Amino acid sequence: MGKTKDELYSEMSDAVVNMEEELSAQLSNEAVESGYDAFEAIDLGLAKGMEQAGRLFDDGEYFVPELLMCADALNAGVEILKPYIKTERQEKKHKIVIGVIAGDTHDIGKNLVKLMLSSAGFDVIDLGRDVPPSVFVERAVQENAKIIMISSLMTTTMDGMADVINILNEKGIRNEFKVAIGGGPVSRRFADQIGADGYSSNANQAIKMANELVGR
Ligand code: B12
Repeated sequence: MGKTKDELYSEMSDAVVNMEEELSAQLSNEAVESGYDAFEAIDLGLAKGMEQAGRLFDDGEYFVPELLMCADALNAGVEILKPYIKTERQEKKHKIVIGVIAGDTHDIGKNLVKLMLSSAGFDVIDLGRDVPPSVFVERAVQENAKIIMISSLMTTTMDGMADVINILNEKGIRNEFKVAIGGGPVSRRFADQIGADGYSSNANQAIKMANELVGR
């Protein structure tokens, strides 16, 4: 008998945790062939594995090399599933600029958020990682974006998010953009504290939040 969807997702998660790049790709193909939702397979399969890898790192069981191999396994699966993500069409494509704040090079979470937002029909412009606060503002103005999204995974870099909002205020253009933040050390409380408009703890909810921010 074939395996259930939950079993497959759990195997996908394990493949990421166990740094098995080929297996991750193979199981992702299996998800596609079984007709499962690609978005769901990333969210409930591959991404769960990366979260687990993060916990192993926090517990001192995994170190940087292991994490990089986990990330490779995650990406191998994501590459297979990406073309199958159902994309919603928006009548008007709202633009979002997204990036990881200066000093921070953790971009796995940002990449997942970007993928989900694109699938929800947003026009997402990726500024990459280690992005200075002023660049978020410059690019948002240039692109005429509706939302600025900032990711930070470190307590040492999260204050840069407040700087983005400060620059917007100084330039007198704070009202022209919605600002949303996320990442490991970031909380709703921190978002309120720095005057951000949105916060979400995961990529899935980021879609709902973005829709709310543009009034959809
Ligand atoms: C993977 C990882 C790495 C990888 C990064 C690979 C890459 N390309 O991203 C590597 C090995 C390179 C790395 C390096 C370092 N890391 Co590191 N890393 C992690 C780890 C284990 C997991 C992060 C991750 O990818 N999680 C999986 C993703 C899917 O989850 P996520 O990022 O949280 O994203 C989700 C949500 O947060 C949300 N989200 C994220 N961004 C956004 C943005 C918006 C707008 C929204 C709405 C939502 C949202 O949606 C995402 C999907 O659901 C964390 C520990 C942990 N448990 O988080 C440490 C951690 C972040 N690293 C840490 C550190 C210190 C470092 C290093 C300095 C070196 C070191 N000592 O290990 C370097 C520094 C690099 C730098 N200058 O940026 C610390 C930070 C401590 C702190 N000060 O806060 C942590 C917390 C580990 C620890 N406990 O010490 N790291």
